[in-house]
Amino acid sequence: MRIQHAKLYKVALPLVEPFRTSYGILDTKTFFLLELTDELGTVGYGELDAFLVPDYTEETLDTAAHIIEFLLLPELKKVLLKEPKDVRTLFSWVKGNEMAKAAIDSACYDLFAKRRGVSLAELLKTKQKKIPVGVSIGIQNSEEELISSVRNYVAEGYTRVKIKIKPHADLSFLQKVREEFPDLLLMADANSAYTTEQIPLLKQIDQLNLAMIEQPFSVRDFVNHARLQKQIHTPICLDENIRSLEDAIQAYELQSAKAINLKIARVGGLTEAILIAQFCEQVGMLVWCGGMLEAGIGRAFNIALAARSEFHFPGDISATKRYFKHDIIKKDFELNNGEIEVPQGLGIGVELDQKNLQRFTIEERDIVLD
Ligand code: OSB
Ligand code: MG
Repeated sequence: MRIQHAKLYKVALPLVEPFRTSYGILDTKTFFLLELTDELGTVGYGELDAFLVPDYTEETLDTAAHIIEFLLLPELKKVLLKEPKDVRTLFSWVKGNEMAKAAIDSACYDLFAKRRGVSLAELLKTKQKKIPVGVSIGIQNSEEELISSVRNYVAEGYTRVKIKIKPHADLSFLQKVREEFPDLLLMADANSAYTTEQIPLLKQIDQLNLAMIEQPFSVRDFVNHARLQKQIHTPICLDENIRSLEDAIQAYELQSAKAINLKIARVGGLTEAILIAQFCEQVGMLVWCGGMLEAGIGRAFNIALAARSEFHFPGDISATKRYFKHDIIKKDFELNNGEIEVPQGLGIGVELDQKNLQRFTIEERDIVLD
């Protein structure tokens, strides 16, 4: 397969409600849709999921789009791809820039599946036709608002609830939720907002029978996570720290975590993600599929990944309407009995809604590849 044409659409989708993390507040999901066309005219899609500012990891949407346009695509056009994992090999000399790589890697997976006449789910050897999913709830203004939000999501059928925390919106919020929902599969995500000075507080959170606590400390810190894990029973889950298989091995060897939140964008694509999932399964670390408020294309990739046999814990993969009123794909992902169906159509198995794509596109770039 040879890539002959590329196009980037910068899309801004309004969120149904603002999403607040320890980093800040987001009311619009801005991303790039990457469209790749091969020599047969087959079209594949990937989503570039980075944020507008480098507060989650180092990349931003515009730095990643730049790397895609001026560095990765010029390399890609020179080669004949034989299988999806060739993309990872081709870009292995490029340090970092995982989100940029992941967008291309994803679009190539879609293309390979379409050329072979199979669904991405089949290409990834998945068996599950439906997957149980969870919801990630942003930081709320009050404990009452948080309880009411959790209540609504539980009523909709979500089987696992993650609550974003930050200093001063943590212990009492989680305690209230735990009192109200004693048996709920509950977890907290700190997005690196704490330091070792707050270990006493984290030990109090340890009393709440959480399924895990995600990324309490800084985004490159394996050592203090390992120190904390020795002092608490609640499994630590690493998110921001894990950019590659190498990082997953490091987390395991240093005992920095017992679980990994795996995001395709954060680890540079599906090939790397699958290697990490296989490693986790092999060593007995829990692995689950995280999210970055993806639109329909990115969500389809997450669902296919989470349908693989290494995944035994509901991911941050909620129904479309939890995020958006309008999405760029024709059929919304819906929640039924706490589960989402795995698309079985050709490739990623979702169809673009051209009207919505035009409506929410704020910039379009044709990338000439010759
Ligand atoms: O830390 O997991 C995170 C969203 C944006 C950036 C980071 C994170 C998140 C989420 C949302 O928790 C997960 C989702 O897509 O529902
Ligand atoms: Mg997280």
